[in-house]
Amino acid sequence: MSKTIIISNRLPLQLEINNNSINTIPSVGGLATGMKSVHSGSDSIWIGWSGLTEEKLDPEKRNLVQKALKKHQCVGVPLTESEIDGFYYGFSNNTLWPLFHYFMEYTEFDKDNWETYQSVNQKFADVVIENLGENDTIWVHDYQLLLLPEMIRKKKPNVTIGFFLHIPFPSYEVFRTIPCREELLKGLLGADLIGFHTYDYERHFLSSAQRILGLEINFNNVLLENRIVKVDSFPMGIDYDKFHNAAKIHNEKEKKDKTEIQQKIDEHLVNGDRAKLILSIDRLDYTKGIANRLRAFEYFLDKYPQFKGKARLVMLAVPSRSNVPQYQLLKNEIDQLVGRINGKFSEVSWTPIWYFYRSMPFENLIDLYTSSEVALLTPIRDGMNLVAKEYIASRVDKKGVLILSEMTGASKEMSEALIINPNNFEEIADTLKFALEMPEEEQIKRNTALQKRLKRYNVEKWANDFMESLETKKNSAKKYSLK
Ligand code: GDG
Repeated sequence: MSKTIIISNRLPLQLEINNNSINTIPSVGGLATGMKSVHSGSDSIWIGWSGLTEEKLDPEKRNLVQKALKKHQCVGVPLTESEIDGFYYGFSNNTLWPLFHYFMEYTEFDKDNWETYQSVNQKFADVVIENLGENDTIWVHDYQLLLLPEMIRKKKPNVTIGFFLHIPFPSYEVFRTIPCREELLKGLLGADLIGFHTYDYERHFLSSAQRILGLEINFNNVLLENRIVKVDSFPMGIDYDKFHNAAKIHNEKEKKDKTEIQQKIDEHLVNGDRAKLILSIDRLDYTKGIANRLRAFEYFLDKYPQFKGKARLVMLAVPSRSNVPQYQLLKNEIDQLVGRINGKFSEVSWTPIWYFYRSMPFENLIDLYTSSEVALLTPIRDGMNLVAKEYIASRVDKKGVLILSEMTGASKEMSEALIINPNNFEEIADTLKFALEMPEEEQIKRNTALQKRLKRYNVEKWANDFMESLETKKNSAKKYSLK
């Protein structure tokens, strides 16, 4: 029987070692949810790193981990601390992440990290080959594994491989600056189907393949000597019903059943009214435009002082990659900005910014989505941005205004949102005022259209569309013996 092999840097679960037993906690992240329809039943396995480095495991624990993973149809790729340093923190997050998000000044190219990236990708390839059966289909995810498709193909020329990139693919002028540009492109072109969130990223990739490798492009196909690679866009959706239904249940709760955070929000009145909430949620990452957002909010309060005491920014920043220096610097900058802005404007009954630096449980996320009149999402670059979609899905009464950066993949599908340039503080301030004063009928009209689309193009549809396209590719390759 043939199966699907999903591969990502991290497995969709977390492991906790307690003395001699292992606890598995399934991830609730976008990818894990998205792949539910693909990773179910007995016809799939998921290959990735378990989150525990080899140094933390003696042979007995290693055995326990393997057994625990097997129960979830997962297979671990063993990685050491120094491999995680060079491959994950180093090349993936100090080179590829900033470059692909146009932060060229943050992009470091370290030869040792590049070598570790190659050897770790080879480790993943070896585990895949060990687990590969006749007629299996492979789906590789994201920038940590750009070399994997070619490495697998070298050993198994006829296997069907799909690859999906969750972050932007930069324009040719930016991509060409990386020394190993040819190796990265060739790595990806080992796949049969390469998917991106948007048409722009797809065109950028095709242009790089053509100009750097001199390959012939026919519409969205790259013509290799003995194969054709299809390149296409598959905008990732969310589990719409999960957010919509959780918000419905939340809205119907009696006061006493509400979470502590929700009760505090409801009781927090300024002169008898609750200040309107402007929400932002992101990992603490320089690509997300958090510092820009704070400065723009300060500018908004200076320009429109009538909103003092009437509006408040609720900012959830989730800790991320905190051992990469740029992330530590950013954390300091944000702490200082929040302190300065709160110091400048606060009144006894009102502080302009509520800042949470932590991860919150799902039900608190729903508290924030349902309580906020406006969502202000200002990434400088973002492959998609699922928070924008989750906010709209959680607005059961269809009220609420989404302000969204034009630099996100999501803005391409969400034209009814208020689209802004994250570097234009004037525009952000004016748009905030416009959002806070928008008549309810207009909010409902915009959100009706958005919700309809998000419900239809949900994450299950995204995964199924990708798999169907890959299956079609597989069948046509067989028919015309292109491989
Ligand atoms: C990458 C790309 C692309 C956030 N805080 C909490 C929490 N979250 C959840 C959100 C959302 C997810 O994390 C964040 O997704 P994003 O899409 O906004 O951003 P990245 O993490 O950067 O993801 C991005 C994505 O991959 C998918 O391809 O859209 O462009 O950068 O689902 O709800 N969840 C909980 N507590 C939190 O505090 N439970």
